[in-house]
Amino acid sequence: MKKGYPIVLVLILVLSSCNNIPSIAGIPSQEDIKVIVDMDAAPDDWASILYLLKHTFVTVLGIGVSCGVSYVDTGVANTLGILEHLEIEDIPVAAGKDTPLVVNHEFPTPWRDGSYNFYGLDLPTTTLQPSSMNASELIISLIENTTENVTIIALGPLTNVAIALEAEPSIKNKIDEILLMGGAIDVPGNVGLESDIPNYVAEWNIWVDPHAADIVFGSALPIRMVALDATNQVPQTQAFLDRLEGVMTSPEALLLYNMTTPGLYFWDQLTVVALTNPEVVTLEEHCIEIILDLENHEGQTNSTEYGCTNAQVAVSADASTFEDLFIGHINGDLPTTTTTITDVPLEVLVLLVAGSGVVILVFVLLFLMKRR
Ligand SMILES: [Ca+2]
Repeated sequence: MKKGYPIVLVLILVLSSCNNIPSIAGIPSQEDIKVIVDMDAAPDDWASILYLLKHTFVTVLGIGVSCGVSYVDTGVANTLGILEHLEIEDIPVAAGKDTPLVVNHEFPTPWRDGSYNFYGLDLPTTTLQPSSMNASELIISLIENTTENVTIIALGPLTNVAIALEAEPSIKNKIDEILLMGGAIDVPGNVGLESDIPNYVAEWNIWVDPHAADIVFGSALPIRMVALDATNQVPQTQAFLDRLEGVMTSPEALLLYNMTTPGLYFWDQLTVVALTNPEVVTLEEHCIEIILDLENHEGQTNSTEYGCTNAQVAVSADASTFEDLFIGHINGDLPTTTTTITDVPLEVLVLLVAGSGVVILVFVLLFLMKRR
C-alpha cells in the first residue's frame, strides 16, 4: 500500500459516518414511502388520499374499501370516480368484506346512504373498473409483488387488514408499520355522542369491527394509532375553508374544498399528515387492549398497565402546522425535496460544515499524492 493511503481510508470512513447526520427539520428521513390505503370512502378518507397522491415522498400502491361510513360497493365506485376525475387510472381499488368479522355493528344508515349521492360531490359516474380481487387479496398481492416494504394506512374499520394478516401471516415481514385512525384514550368515544347507541368510550372505526382491531393490535406489528385525543384538536372550521378558498389552484385543492365540512374533524387527514410529518402529533407508548364483549364498552381501546407496549398513540396535535402542511401539499405549494437554511438545526449545520471540510481535505491529500 502506498504511503498516505491509510490516512485517506480513515478519512473515507469518517465521511461514511457522516451519512448518519440527523434528518433535516420538517423533512421526513424516508423519501419514498410505499403505502396501501384501506379506508371507508367518506369525504375525509378521500381528502386524505388527495394528500397522499400529491405528496412526492409517497407512492399509493392500492386502495381497499372497508365496511364503514360508505357501503362497500358505492364506496369503491365513488373512489374510482375521484381517481378518474384526477386522470389517475393505475391505482387498483378493491371492495372489502361488507360486514364486520363477528358483530353486526355498522355506521348510522343516513351516513351510509350519503354514499349514494357521492356525499354531495358533483362528479360524473366513472368508467373505471374495480380490482378483480377483494380488498384483503389486493393487500396480500401488492405486498407480495413489491420488492420494498410497505406501510398500511387504515382509515376505516380494520376488517380487510385483519383478514389479510390472518390469511397470509408472512406479509408481516414486509409491513413497516400500520398507521391507523381510531380509538380514544383519555377522551370520550364518539359512538354514543353521535348516535343513540349507549357506548361512550368507543370510537366508530374500532366499534364497528372490534374483533378485527383485536387481531391487528395483537399482530406484533408496529402500530401508530391516531386517536380521538389528537383528532379532537383539529376541527374542520370555516376559517380553514376561507383560507383554502383564497389560495386553491390545484384540482385536488378544489375537491378538498368540497370535501370539508365545518363542524366535523380532520380525523383521517391528520393521520396521513402524521405519515409524512410525524412531528404534527405527540406520541405516547401504550399497551392497547380492545374490549370485545363488555356491555356498552365494545370497541373501547383500553390502555392497560400490565401488558407490553403494542402501539404509539397520538394524543395531541399541532393544528396550525397540520393545516399549513395539508393545504400546502394538496395545493402543490410546498416543496418536499428542499428546505431553507433557517429550517436546519445548528448542530446539523455544524456537522454539514465539518463534513464539507473533510471532503476538501481528502481531495487535497489525493492531489498531493498524485503529484509525488
Ligand atoms: Ca374513514
